[in-house]
Amino acid sequence: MITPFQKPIPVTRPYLPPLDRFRAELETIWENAWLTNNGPTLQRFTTALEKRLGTPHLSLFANGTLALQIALQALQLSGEVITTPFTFVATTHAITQNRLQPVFVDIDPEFYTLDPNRVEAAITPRTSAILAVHVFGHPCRLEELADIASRHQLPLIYDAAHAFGVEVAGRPIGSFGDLSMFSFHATKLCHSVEGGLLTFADPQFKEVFHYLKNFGFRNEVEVVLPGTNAKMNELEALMGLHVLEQLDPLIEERKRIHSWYLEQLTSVPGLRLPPRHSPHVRYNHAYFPIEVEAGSFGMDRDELYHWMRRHNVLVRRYFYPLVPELDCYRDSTRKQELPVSQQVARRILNLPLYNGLTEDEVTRICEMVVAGSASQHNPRLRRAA
Ligand code: T4K
Repeated sequence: MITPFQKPIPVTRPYLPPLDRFRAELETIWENAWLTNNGPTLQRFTTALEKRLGTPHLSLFANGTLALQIALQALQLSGEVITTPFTFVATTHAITQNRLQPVFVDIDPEFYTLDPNRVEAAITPRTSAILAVHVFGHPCRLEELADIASRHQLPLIYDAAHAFGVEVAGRPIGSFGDLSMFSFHATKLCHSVEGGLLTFADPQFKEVFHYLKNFGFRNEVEVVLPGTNAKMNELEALMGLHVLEQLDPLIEERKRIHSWYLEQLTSVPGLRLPPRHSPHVRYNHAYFPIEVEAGSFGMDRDELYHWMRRHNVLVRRYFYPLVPELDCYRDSTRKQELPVSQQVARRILNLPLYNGLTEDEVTRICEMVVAGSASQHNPRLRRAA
């Protein structure tokens, strides 16, 4: 008998640091009465990130969306940007906000990241950059994309919103490509309530980003670039510092949760579990995406989605609908063939994964999934679904 959870289980939940320690540092902010505009806490957070990532080439922002938008602005692109349809809509918004045209290219069916072969085939004289996404923290096919970008002399930008803490062959994921954006939104493993980070290869960007996120001011009377307001404030920086401090234990805990899911769902027919792991990658275990193959599972993805939600498990369909199928992009973009993305968007479902999710809760969630599958053969359960 499957009983609903009494309290909803969200798809994610932010980690919150111990309040006492946080409060003690808030007092310093109160005493200084310095709340934003490159304050001392932001500088501490910047230094902590430089240490963690082993590079001074980084810049903090108010959120990931503005960070990405500013990254594209700094590159002074024109024409088209090759990108993925299987992403959060902010990736595409950052392109169109810069008056650039997104060209959607299909994804790799295994890792959900841009398919490099299709990227190469989509390049035209109007192409000015490649913007790829490390979907659910899985690294893109880095070498192939780097090779294409260098042969065609195109900047390679990564939306690494999901990938903070990921390392490939011992290198932080942000050290690949020309620029990477990380989101520090509350729903992310490493968060600052709202926040974003750019890491970049070219040290000259540091000054450009400094201007672009603060209206372009060089000093009180000089404005050198048409910037915006995209600054992270002191309270956000303080949260970021406290969460960053705990990053490794947080990843370890998520790794355990991930393994509980794998143990219990591996042999369920019709479920595709998250992409296989490479021994060269240190993952951050930020998400647990599954694909539902209706024929062999017994329910389609949407039936399972409603079944879980009725039992108070607030699973999410990241990323459905695909970006080119959203109202604001449906008519405006060059039509591409996107069969893999369309299939994945129809089948994908994100199960809850966050720090604090217990083994008992994971077991109940898995039992619910299995019961969903069994309901096809059980008329009573079928009616309930
Ligand atoms: N690129 C990619 C690939 C991205 O995934 C994102 C953001 C971006 C760019 C842009 O970065 P930011 O500008 O956001 O820094 C959420 C997040 O708002 C968004 O940051 C994230 N991706 C996206 C994948 O997920 P929603 O609309 O699903 O959020 P929401 O409010 O429904 O929250 C999801 C669940 O999280 C809730 O059911 C409960 C839990 N939650 C949420 C919040 C905000 C909490 O427990 N506490 C909270 O404070 O977009």
